[in-house]
Amino acid sequence: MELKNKNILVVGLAKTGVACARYAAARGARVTVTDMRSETALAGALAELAGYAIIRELERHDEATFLASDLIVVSPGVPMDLPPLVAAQAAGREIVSEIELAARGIDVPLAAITGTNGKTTTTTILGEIFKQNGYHTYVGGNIGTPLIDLVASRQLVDQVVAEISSFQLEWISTFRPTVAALLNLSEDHLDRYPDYHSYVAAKLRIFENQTEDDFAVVNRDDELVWHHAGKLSATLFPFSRRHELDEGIFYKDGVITYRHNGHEECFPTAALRVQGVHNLENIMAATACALLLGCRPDETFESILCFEALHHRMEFVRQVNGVSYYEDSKATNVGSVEKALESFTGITLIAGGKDKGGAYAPLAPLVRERVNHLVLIGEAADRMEQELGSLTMTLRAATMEEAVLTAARLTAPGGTVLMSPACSSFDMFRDYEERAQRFIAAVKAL
Ligand code: UMA
Ligand code: ADP
Repeated sequence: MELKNKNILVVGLAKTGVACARYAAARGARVTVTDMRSETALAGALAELAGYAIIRELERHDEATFLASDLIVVSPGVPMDLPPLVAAQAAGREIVSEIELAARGIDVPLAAITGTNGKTTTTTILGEIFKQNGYHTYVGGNIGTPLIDLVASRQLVDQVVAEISSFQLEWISTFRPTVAALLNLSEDHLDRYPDYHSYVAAKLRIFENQTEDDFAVVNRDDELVWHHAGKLSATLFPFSRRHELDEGIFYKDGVITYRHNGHEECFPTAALRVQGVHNLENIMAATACALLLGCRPDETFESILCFEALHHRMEFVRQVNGVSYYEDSKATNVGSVEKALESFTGITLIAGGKDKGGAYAPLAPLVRERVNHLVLIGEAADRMEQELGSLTMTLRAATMEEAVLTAARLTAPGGTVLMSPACSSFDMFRDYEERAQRFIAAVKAL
């Protein structure tokens, strides 16, 4: 895409904004960056732009600047209903997300992974499989490395794997993955979307430019995913833990079987290092994407055998007085907590944090069956207590340290203390990693 001498406005100046501003400036565009934060707060980002001739509009978003732009690049964290964006769209200005801008410069196969949960894990597994198969591979997107960095660097790669969030899909127009995977759908980000339907609609946009030459890898066992799969233009390639499939990939009796165009590959799962049925789903989705994009079965199997769970996703911390402590700080919605609760019994659950607006009640059956004590922290504690508090013994804690001490006091030997919050962390911590570190430190101090 020709950017030379164009007026480009970059909205939001964190990781995405910095990468896009540098990319556009290096291609001769006249770049303006705008962010609601102050110069002091943005010092780090601004330092990364030193040496580039870039205009700054900080602590405000000027509608006039939006209207005067040829192209507006929106960071994922900026909501679609931001008034100057709405005005610019009405005035016919072109508005894109960073993945749209990047995809226009990518001419190798693109595997895009979305879903409410398991994106980072599946993206990582797929990247590892490609590398094991000898492909030069770029892994990026919501996982933390903007895709535009690949295009900016002019690196030559064979495969691109992108973790894609609903936010990034909001401003696409031509983004077309060769293989797109939708892992699952459940309530999340209802602090950003007016309702669940809008969140799901944003996620489904990953398929909107695909044709029958492309593949949609979809979860056959997720009712809502499967319902929407029926309407897609791409060639469907389902994965399942419950159904044997003639075309697709499925798990049955300790074996993952891949069937495509009358050809079959089998992968026994006994020696896998990752735990949990959800990781079986992630492995099936990644394996399907890999084999559909030309990977060899032997190298693929070797790679999935070596894969170990990522940090902060149902990670074992230590055992104290016969009680096992697990840290699942990345579980920021109800869907991910369900998988954690399904994995243990005799649980003391530490949950709560910043409320994203979804219902907690779907956890009720598992809480009733498996949670002996519920220790609540953070802003969401009131609502969680209303929805789940009558089902089990429920207490409050003001800090993570207090929550861990309370959990340790309550849990009998043989039990499990699980920190799986169902909320984001920003009310009490910098991010989910800091929340994890505080839990780990408190457990180590016991
Ligand atoms: N801002 C404004 N005006 C607004 C709103 C925000 O100026 O109205 C500014 C903020 O002041 C801030 C900037 O926009 O300076 C924030 O931009 P951003 O939130 O998009 O941050 P990035 O660092 O660019 O990170 C984004 C993704 N963030 C979000 O989607 C919230 C990162 O995903 C992603 O790794 C990165 O791009 C690279 O692609 C993070 C995430 O939390 C991990 N994602 C969500 C999730 O996984 O649940 C979707
Ligand atoms: P995402 O990038 O979509 O947030 P992660 O791989 O980072 O996904 O995992 C986030 C949380 O979801 C963790 O608590 C993890 O244990 C859980 N999880 C991982 N894969 C799945 C899955 N397929 N279904 C449900 N939960 C999952």
